[in-house]
This record gives sequence, C-alpha cells and structure tokens, in this order.
Amino acid sequence: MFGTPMLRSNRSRILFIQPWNYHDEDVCDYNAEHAWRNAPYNIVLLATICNKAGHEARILDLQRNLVVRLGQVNKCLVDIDEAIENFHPDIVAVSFFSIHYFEAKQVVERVRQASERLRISPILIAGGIHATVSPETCVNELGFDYAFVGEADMAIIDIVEGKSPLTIQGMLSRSSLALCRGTKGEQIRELDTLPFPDWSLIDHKFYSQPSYARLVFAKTGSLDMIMGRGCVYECSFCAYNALSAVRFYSAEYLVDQMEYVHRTYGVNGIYFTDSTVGNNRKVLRLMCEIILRRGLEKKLIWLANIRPNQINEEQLKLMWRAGCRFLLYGFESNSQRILDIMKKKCSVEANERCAELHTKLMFPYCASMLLGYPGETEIDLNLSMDFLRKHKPPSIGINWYVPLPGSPDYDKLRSEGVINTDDPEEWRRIGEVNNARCYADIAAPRFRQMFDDACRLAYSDIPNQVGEHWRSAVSQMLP
Ligand code: B12
Ligand code: SF4
Repeated sequence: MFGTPMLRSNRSRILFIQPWNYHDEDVCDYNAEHAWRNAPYNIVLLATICNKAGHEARILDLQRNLVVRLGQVNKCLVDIDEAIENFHPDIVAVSFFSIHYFEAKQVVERVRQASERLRISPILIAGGIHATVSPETCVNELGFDYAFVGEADMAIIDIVEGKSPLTIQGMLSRSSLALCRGTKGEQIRELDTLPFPDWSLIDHKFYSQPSYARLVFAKTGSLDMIMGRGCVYECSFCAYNALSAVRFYSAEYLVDQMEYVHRTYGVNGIYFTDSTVGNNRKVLRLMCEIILRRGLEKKLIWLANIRPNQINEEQLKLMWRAGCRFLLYGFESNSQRILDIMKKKCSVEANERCAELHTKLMFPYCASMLLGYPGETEIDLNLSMDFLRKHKPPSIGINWYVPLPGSPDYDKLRSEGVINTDDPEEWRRIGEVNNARCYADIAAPRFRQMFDDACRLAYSDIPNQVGEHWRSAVSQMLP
C-alpha cells in the first residue's frame, strides 16, 4: 500500500477534499444566519491554478456538505464514494488543520475503499497546516502516500504534471521523512502572479450568504480574501510562522480582486482572513486610496484582523472612509507580564490607546482575549477583565488557551512532557475551545469559574450596557 505511487499521465484529474468539522456532526438545526464559516480559500486557489494549467481539478467540500446534510457523516462518506466513482481522480489532495486528524483518517480510508472497488489507485496527498507541522502522522498514521510541507502554489503544477513525487521539494513519503526533514515547498515570490480564486469550484453561495455571525455582514453577502502570507511577529502561541515567509500582494491586485469578487459573485462584503492586515501599512494605505479613487467603497464593505500597535487615528479614518466597517484585535491580555511571556511585542499602552481611539471614532471592533496562558495568575486575568469593563468593546471574544501544533509553545510543552505525544486525541483538543486543559498558574476549578465569569461579562453584562449604542452606529454605516 505504501510503495511509491506514480502518476499515469501528464494531464491529470485532481480531487481536492476538505474534511468536515466534527463540531457539525449530528447538528440538525442548520441555521446559516448564525454561523461564521469560511470558504476553503487554499484549495480553491490550488484548484484554480491546476485548471488554468489545463488540468482538471474538482473540490469535494465536506465542511459544507455535512452542514447541508444536517450533521449526517454517513452521507458525507457516500459523497466521497460518488466523487471517486464519477471522477476517477489520479490524485486526491486533502487539506486540513490538526483538529481534523480523525476526519482526515476517515476520508483516506473511504477514498481507498472506493478506489479499490473501481480498481484505480489515486495517489493520496496531505497538505495544509497539519501536514506542515506533522508530516509523519500523515504518512504513518493517517494512511496518506505523501505529506506536503509548506505552500504548494508552485509545487502543485509539478504534482499534477506527473513529476516523480519525491523529486518535488516539500513532498515527503514514509521512506523520505528522515532524509528530508526540514524541507518545505518552494514559496512563490510574487503573489501577484497568482490567479484570483475561482469560487465557482465550490458552493460559494453557502459561504457568502449574509450572516449575523460574520458581524457587519448581517445584511451583505461576503467572501474571503488574503492580503499576504506570513507574519513579521513571532508570538509564542501562534503556529503561523511554521508555514510561510512574509510576502504581500500589491494594493492594485487586492483592489482588482475585490472588484472581481463583487462583480462575479455578487457579494458586497470582503473579510480579510490574514491574522493581521497591519504588517505592511504601505500596502494597506494604498489599497484604501485606490478603493476611494475607484469608488468601490460605495459597493463593498470589508473587515479585517489587525494588531493594537498597528493603528493610528489617521489610518483608522482612512480605512473607515474606504469601507472598512469592523476590525478584530487579538488583545489577548492586558497584563504586560503576560504579553511579554507571549512575545507579543505589544504594550498595554497600545491596547488602551487602540480601544480609546475606536470609541472616540465610533469605529466598531472586537476585543479577542486569550485566557489561561501558561504562567497567567488571577492578578493577570483580572487585569484583562478590567480592560473589558473599562472600554466596553462592542464585540468581545473570550478564548481558552490551547497550545497549537506548529507554535513555539507547543514544542516547549511537548519537550517538557506536558503534552502526551502519543495520544492522537491531542490533535483534537486544539478545537476543544472552552473545554480544554488549564495551563495557567491557577487551579483548574478556579480557572473554570473565572473563565465562566469572563464569558458572562463579555457575552451578557457588557453587551447589555452598550449594545444599542454601537449597533446603531454600525447599521447607519452599511451601504
Ligand atoms: C483563515 C483562518 C481560519 C478560518 C478558516 C480558514 C479555512 N477555511 O481554511 C477560521 C476563522 C474559520 C479558522 C478557524 C480555525 N483555525 Co484558523 N486560521 C486561519 C489563518 C489565519 C489563515 C489560513 C489561510 O487562509 N491561509 C492562506 C492560504 C493560502 O494558505 P494555507 O491555508 O496554508 O494553504 C497553503 C499551504 O498550506 C498548502 N496547502 C493547503 N492545503 C493543501 C493541500 C495539499 C494536498 C497540498 C499539496 C498543499 C496544500 O498550499 C496552500 C497554498 O500555498 C491561519 C493562519 C495563517 N495565516 O495561515 C489560521 C490557522 C490555520 N488556524 C488555526 C486554528 C488552530 C484554527 C481553529 C482550530 C481555532 C479554534 N481553536 O477554533 C479553527 C478551526 C477551523 C475549523 N475548520 O474547524 C491554526 C492551525 C494550527 C494547526 N496546527 O492546526 C492557524 C495556523 C492559526 C494560528 N494562529 O496558529 N481559521
Ligand atoms: S498571533 Fe498574529 S501577530 Fe502574532 S505571530 Fe501569529 S499571526 Fe503574527
């Protein structure tokens, strides 16, 4: 089963699969309006690249399928059978995060069974963040032929053109793992040379429909975009730097893509999924200026994530004029001691300034806090809660700290034996937000209590005090 599978021809059929989210299993009251869902940007982009090069790429989006099939996993498994039977792919490329460990395993098993019945043997490749941080689990435990490490915008063409897999940079098999540890797919230098994602490859309306959960997109439909790759910071809890070096699209490319998404898919909203759009403020400023020059702000609103230390009043005003209607900040903590341990390179003064500025400008924002960080004490946690009580942000996210595979924290906790490396459930726990282990310097029952108090404060007490005030500010600004 684990030989060195090769491709049959130079023109390939490649089936990209996104596994389902286990949170959606058995959930039968599908309510699109209240769900925050993101379309699989990565495989839509990779499939677009393959099709543009003359190959045939399709996408089986099981995240969407499980939701519309009201949580019935067995129906998704039948979808896999049908996709294999109808398409006879040469390659099956599965993209997943670490939390999808068990779903990816089921996908592989089902693809193999369906293929055996048809007497075909597509090669199975794992890609995405989990394959990047743990290629060995992909080939040793999940049953993939290959694990691809890093970005595949360049390599995907070699893969579909039938180049011998083990000569492709970043592609690892069981046998090459030890030899090639540390290699990564070649990264594309000029992001502007990439095509715009062809959203018609998936049920884009499922993702773009208006959604209250997607904040200011309660009235407008929205799709996702990315401003660049990589991050200039190195926060200890973040897995992002495992993937990418820092690069950005040009401002012209981004505005062209916004226009394309609006024109082609009829959406009036864009969510920039980058962890922060503030890493290149020159591009951000230029993008706003071009939007204004083209009058696009009359047709589109957008929201984005950014760091508190990456904004100032003039920039916020410009972003607002250019159609930005919401910003999400990972403040994480308002204890300088914890921010320093996190290597956040952000000060409590920047946090305070940021919240004050948003209130002054009535620019809606979300304050996302990370509770339970290793080393956090009751005093630290209370400083974060005081921050929320003081500024009363119009939207608040309370998150339970979980070490992410690929982050410096995760490696440290593994080396200290805190995380059991042999237990596959560990991958799953990444998604168990609000119900995970307590890593803080606070006894677990006490932390649970403080976490619940924080949730009450964030989701009931503060919104009851400020809801209407901010809500009317947002609704007046929608196009
Ligand atoms: C947008 C985003 C989301 C979106 C959804 C994204 C989606 N549908 O794909 C939302 C907000 C829903 C989300 C949620 C979560 N996310 Co998130 N998310 C991101 C973020 C910020 C951007 C991802 C992205 O679009 N990148 C751009 C694309 C182009 O890059 P890419 O996906 O890496 O794809 C490239 C390569 O990986 C490769 N590739 C990808 N697939 C394949 C497949 C094959 C076969 C091949 C060969 C190559 C290949 O080629 C691609 C192009 O170069 C990343 C951090 C980051 N900046 O990457 C975190 C990140 C991926 N998320 C993370 C996590 C932990 C989560 C959550 C589990 C958080 C939580 N606890 O709830 C949830 C779970 C989501 C779920 N599915 O259930 C972690 C993952 C860590 C890990 N080891 O798994 C990351 C790295 C963030 C971090 N701070 O560390 N997330
Ligand atoms: S948390 Fe955000 S700012 Fe920090 S390294 Fe990750 S992407 Fe960069």
